[in-house]
Amino acid sequence: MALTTDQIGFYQDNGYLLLEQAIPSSVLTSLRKTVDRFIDGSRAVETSNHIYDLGQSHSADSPRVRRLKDPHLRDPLFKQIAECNTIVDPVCELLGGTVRFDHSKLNFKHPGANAEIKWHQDWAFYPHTNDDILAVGVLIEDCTPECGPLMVIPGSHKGPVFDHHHNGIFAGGVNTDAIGNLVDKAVALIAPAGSLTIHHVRTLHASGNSSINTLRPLLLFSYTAVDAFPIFSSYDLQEYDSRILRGAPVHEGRMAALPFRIHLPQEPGTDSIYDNQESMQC
Ligand SMILES: O=C(O)CCC(=O)C(=O)O
Repeated sequence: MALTTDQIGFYQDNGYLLLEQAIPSSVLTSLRKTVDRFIDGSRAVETSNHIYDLGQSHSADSPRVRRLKDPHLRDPLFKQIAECNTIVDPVCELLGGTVRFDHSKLNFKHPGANAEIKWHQDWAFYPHTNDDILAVGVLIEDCTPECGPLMVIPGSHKGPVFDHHHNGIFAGGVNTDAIGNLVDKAVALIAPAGSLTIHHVRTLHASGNSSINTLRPLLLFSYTAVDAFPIFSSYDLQEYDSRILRGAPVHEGRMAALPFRIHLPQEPGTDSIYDNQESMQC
């Protein structure tokens, strides 16, 4: 899917883009079946583990999965979608011609369960040598204003990198006082099932809880330009380069003069954005 000049300009100016109904309904049907299987599988799990991030009220009778971790490692369908041209072609255009798959997650908003995600910039979690990095969200179901849609603040990808620490520990969220009236500009990404949301790694974004009786599954894939190298991370180079979807491996990073903060120290043993953000008073 080639993007228009207007779409590319919109993304560059606003730090987000919505591509409506890009994923065919046959794929959505398979995705829903796969999602149901994982929700069902969570009934046998009591506490969060390397596969599931579970809400406090989770039980076998009433599953409250906040996140399926690394879905591309859990089922080939998720990996296939992460690598499909429908997604990788526009990503390639927005990242300047090369693409490396970075990571994935599948977030849910169950009715009546707390799965709020506070304002944050992905850049705070994984700063790189340059910010040609973005995340694509696949709307598996229709996304309405009531279901806790992803919200973005247009233009925030060109602004400051906010402090995501609370009491000296990385909490993965920004205190709302720090972003002030920027929140008034927030846009909710409302669209039918099969649509794709795209947000720049420095775009401020958040989502509230669902107030309706449906599950809100949002499948998120993150991609980087091949010459954007992580700061403060260590990788197996062969595995790292095996995730290149467009372009060839390079061993020389492209460094841009950008502000970044280190995502340390972290509370030992907590990898849940939901739990970490609970430590914040905002
Ligand atoms: O699930 C959502 O609505 C927000 C996802 C998000 O921003 C994240 O997981 O970092």
